[in-house]
Amino acid sequence: MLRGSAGAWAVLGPLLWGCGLALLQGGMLYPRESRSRERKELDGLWSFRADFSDNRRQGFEQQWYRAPLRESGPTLDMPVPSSFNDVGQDGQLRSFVGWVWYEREITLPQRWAEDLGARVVLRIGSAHYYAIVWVNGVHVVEHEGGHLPFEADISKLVQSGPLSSCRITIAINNTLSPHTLPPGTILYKTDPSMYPKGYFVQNTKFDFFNYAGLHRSVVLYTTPTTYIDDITVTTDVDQDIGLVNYQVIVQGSDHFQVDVSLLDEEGKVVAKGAGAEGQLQVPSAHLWWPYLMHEHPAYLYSLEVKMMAQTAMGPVSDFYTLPVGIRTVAVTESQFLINGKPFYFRGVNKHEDADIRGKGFDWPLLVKDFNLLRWLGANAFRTSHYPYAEEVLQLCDRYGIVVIDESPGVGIALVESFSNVSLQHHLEVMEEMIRRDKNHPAVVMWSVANEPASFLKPAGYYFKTLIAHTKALDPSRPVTFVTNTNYEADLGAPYVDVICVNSYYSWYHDYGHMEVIQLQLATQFENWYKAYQKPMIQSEYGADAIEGFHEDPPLMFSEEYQKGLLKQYHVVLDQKRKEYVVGELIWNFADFMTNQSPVRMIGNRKGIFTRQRQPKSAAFLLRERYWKLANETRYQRSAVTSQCVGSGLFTV
Ligand code: GCB
Repeated sequence: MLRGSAGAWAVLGPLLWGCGLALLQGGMLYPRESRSRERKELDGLWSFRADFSDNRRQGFEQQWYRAPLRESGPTLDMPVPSSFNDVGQDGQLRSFVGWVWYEREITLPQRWAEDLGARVVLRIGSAHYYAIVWVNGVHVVEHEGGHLPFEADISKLVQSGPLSSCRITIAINNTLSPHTLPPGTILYKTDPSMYPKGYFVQNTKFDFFNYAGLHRSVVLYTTPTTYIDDITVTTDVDQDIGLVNYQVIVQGSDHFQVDVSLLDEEGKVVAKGAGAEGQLQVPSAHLWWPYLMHEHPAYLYSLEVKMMAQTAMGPVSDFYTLPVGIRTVAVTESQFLINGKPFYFRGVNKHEDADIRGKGFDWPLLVKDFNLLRWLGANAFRTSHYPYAEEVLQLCDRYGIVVIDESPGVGIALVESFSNVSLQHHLEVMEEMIRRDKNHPAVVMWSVANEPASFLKPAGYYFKTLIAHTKALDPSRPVTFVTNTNYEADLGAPYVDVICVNSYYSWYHDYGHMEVIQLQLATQFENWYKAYQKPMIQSEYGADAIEGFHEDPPLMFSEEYQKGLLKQYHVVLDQKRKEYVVGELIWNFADFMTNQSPVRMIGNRKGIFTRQRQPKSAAFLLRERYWKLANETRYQRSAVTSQCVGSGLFTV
């Protein structure tokens, strides 16, 4: 079994055929049901209380976790998953900073409580930002950082008494510090003539509202006590043979057997393997292709993993099925290759953001977003500026939408945020993120940060270390961070595989002067390319537009200005994509909530869709462009013929 240290990796690394993820401790497989696993979702109404006490610590002083929350004071009904900020009518709760308390009492199936061969796991998909969890008043786990899951084995607790009831209490604190990701600061305002005693505000250097709460599902699931803890898959292609390298980590016993089968979409077994690690060969493999790059994009095989063990309680089996896409990713001096073919990112930047629920996961919203992406002809997005829900990546795998998976390293602007304490946390976040997302074929590149102050002196060491660590965790994918620093001053750029640049010509300067965009953008690309000879992505560009505001000639904030600005960018992108520009990601897919400020009119309005997902004029412009670009790529004719029926954009 390979669950080891960096030292073990150095010895065993070459045996792992590129399964370079063995450094990670413990798995974080998505909780799927199988013959050996059950799952119970705890979505719905939870009891809730914000701790408005001056020091925000009353909940700990009075030990609110010891008894049902209703016994220590009034509670509110709070939906999960959802941010807590926008569901109520209380302005103080909307902007609350500090500890909030969630609680849910549930009854477990009796067999979960009685079967000592069952391992019961509590899994929290995302709790922003710091979370402490108790079950029946007993502390079970703590976790730092929203956006990534964490779990606790609670078998002993639920199997110890005669009751199969279980009270889950989760305290969550949304306070950010210079060392959190994203960073933030608390500023005490001490002028007694202006502010009451103890008055403070939380400042951040990122441009989205710091929504908080239980943003994703909380689930309970079972496994046998000897169980499949983790699976790592990497793929390669040799002629027409697909190579699937797998590694299975088992916990609970040293005496086990692992069998794997790879099934195609018809359910036919195409390859089998035995042992905890190995390579499967798939002759005439169907490769995983991005949307509109092939007649049959996003082909997914299923890797069925079966583990059998002998334990003191007798034989035990565990089953887990993982979707697998066979594809390769590579980067040259001027190209981004998927399956050896040049890939051009035509896409968007997104946010997890919507009315009322804030950053709470929502299936209808997710499906609508994917329908809009496909309507646009987009083939990619960046998870700006944090890892999105696992279900999002599952749909990307399914539809062939390529992902640049970004960490919550956004707004790293203070010198303290480049300290070793911050760096250590950032390294751990990359481990958690890669552990969770490593098996998604849709994920083709990691982004470790967005717009850090990469001109500051410590940034060189910081990014060198962070990117080297990310590559050690996953040698199979390129790594980047997204910059807005001048090419000559950027100390992190030497370490990235792809240069991703954000720029807002004719928006944050030269207001209203769209005529300067072409010159400024061409200069941007040329300078960077001359300095680095690496492929480039225009990772953000855009303009705010209030839907229904029209001005011709175009004025800022009108739909015409947004469209006009994008068109100017497109002229240069069309020149440079023939050379070394490998993608364009509009800022933003949809309008989203931000902190209140005189430059934000109920949020950031750079969406090409409104927050309610209705198109502005720019959406139609991009749609025309993306389908045209799709049509130009080598595999396109047949793909567009079959997939664009009804779009009205193409003659076949
Ligand atoms: C950026 C940031 C993004 C902002 C955007 C804007 O450069 O990366 O988070 O929302 O600009 O609209 O200002």
